[in-house]
Amino acid sequence: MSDINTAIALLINCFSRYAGKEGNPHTLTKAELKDLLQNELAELLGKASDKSAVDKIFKELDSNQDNTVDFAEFGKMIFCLTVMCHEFFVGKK
Ligand SMILES: [Ca+2]
Repeated sequence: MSDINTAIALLINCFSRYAGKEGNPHTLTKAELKDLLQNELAELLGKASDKSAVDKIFKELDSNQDNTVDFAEFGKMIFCLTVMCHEFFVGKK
């Protein structure tokens, strides 16, 4: 598999693993998002796991305001983080 195929498969897998913990297995609740941020993104986001930070991130990600984060909404965050990392690695910022 190509690198990008692998990355996409890993993202889908990771999302499903957390989304499947409670409620709808295809969307993240706030608690599931918190777990995901803490376990998978702590290096990138630092202390994004305290309650007010999680509340803020959840609200920003839930663009259709249905009180869950679906894969498309999650994907937007991953895309933003990828752009941030790219800027960091190519030394633009
Ligand atoms: Ca949503």
